[in-house]
Amino acid sequence: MEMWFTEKQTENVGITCKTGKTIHMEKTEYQDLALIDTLQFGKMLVLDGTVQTTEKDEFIYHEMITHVPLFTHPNPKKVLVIGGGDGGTIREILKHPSVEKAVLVEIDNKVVEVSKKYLPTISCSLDDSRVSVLIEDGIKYVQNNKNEFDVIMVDSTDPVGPAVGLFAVDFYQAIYQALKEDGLFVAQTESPFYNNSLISNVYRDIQSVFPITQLYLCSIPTYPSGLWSFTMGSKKYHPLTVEQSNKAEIDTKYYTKEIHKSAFSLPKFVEDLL
Ligand code: AG3
Repeated sequence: MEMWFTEKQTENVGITCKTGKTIHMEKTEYQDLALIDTLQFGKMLVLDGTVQTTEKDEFIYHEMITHVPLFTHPNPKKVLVIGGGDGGTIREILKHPSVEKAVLVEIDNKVVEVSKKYLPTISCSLDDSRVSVLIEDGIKYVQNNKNEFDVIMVDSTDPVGPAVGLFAVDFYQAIYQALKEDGLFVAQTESPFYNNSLISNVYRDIQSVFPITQLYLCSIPTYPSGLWSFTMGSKKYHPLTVEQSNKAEIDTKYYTKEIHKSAFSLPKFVEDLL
């Protein structure tokens, strides 16, 4: 018998993958968590029915949420990740030799546990000595830390359930305060195809807090519409006028210096949302 998993991405569209084993399934304190084997994308982490990451295409998201901000900041030493319990963002952060400390604040310890057990190529850096993993509410953590971080990444789920507060102007204000005076942050901000009003609102809210606000794009096969956005808020550094020549080369599969620039070239319908 063939088995297929479908994420219902909108009321009218889904992505369907042929599956092997369901490796793990549980209801955690915060969400339904599943780890399933897919034939096309390898192991897939699913939260509340939505695809979070897969072994085969995770590099695109994790490189783009990480290297764009870290190559915009001239000397990032202390980095914070909100969410991202699978560890993919942390793995990429540690490729930057300037980084001395990376703090991951994930609300659901089960995401960390299951990723460590079944997704070793993604979670492999969570035990590094430069990393602290804290299981707590990211919003509270950000509110309680002032002037601490060079770069913050918001590696959240969709804006439903526990993640709603991560797409709010109060949170962007708290992030501003948690950053050092020349700090910057990036949030994953969903699909310009399906989440257009969310993107407009988030952009407006970030722009009301940060002097520099920029949206960039990449293609992620397993996410709704495949076209995915990130929004950067920065106090001082502009992602398109950075001097990159003095930075160490790092090993990547998607990110290049050219992609860093081209990702900010937006299709007209996306520009019109901003
Ligand atoms: N977080 C963003 C996932 C959003 C995908 N949405 C969906 N499939 N409906 C990814 C976490 C990876 N570290």
